[in-house]
Amino acid sequence: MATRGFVGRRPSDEIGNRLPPGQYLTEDFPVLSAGPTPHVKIENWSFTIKNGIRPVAKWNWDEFQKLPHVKLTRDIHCVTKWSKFNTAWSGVMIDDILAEAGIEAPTAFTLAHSYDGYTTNIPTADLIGGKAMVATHYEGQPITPDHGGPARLLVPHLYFWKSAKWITGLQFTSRDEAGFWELRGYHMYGDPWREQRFTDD
Ligand SMILES: Nc1nc2c(c(=O)[nH]1)N[C@H]1C(S)=C(S)[C@@H](COP(=O)(O)O)O[C@H]1N2
Ligand SMILES: [Mo]
Repeated sequence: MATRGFVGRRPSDEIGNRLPPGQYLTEDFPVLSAGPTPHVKIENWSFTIKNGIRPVAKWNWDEFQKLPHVKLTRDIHCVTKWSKFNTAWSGVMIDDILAEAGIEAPTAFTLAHSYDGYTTNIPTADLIGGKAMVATHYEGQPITPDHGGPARLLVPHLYFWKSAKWITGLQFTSRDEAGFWELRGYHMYGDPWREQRFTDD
């Protein structure tokens, strides 16, 4: 009896399984910023963790580079409907930042703050447990200013607006406080697989 032999999964199925609803695949890397690109020099860069209004840990660039750096390769999904597979980053996991600060996440919500005044809210649970990092490198090179260098947040399982570019700190908040896009009609959580694009999705 003739057999068809092993038939692998069709590439289109593979793409379909990795592409959230309503998204299309892109090979290039679009730049999306609400305003002009801030040019942050590493000698002026710092990263601060706050619990409410109280600073609890702070690193300058050299100190931050001494934290353990790891690689993370993930698919990313922008709410403007492009997705990009296998983006390769390296940086410091939020878990390691908190461990280095000697703290456990004190509240259930976090607000990321950036040098351009941008903010975005993320449940703390979505930043820890190996899910998110402060990335300093993309494809082995320092992240370019337009993509958020010197350092950006990477929370790849949520829409990409949650991955704050030009990050300067994380603030733990007792309530889920809306950030820049969340105040302007975008979803408080932003799960691409549930198509949580806008406030009431
Ligand atoms: N600080 C800051 N972070 C930001 C933004 C911004 O305007 N300012 N735009 C967000 C949006 S809407 C998206 S889709 C991604 C785009 O990242 P990219 O320009 O590297 O593609 O960054 C997010 N992070
Ligand atoms: Mo976006």
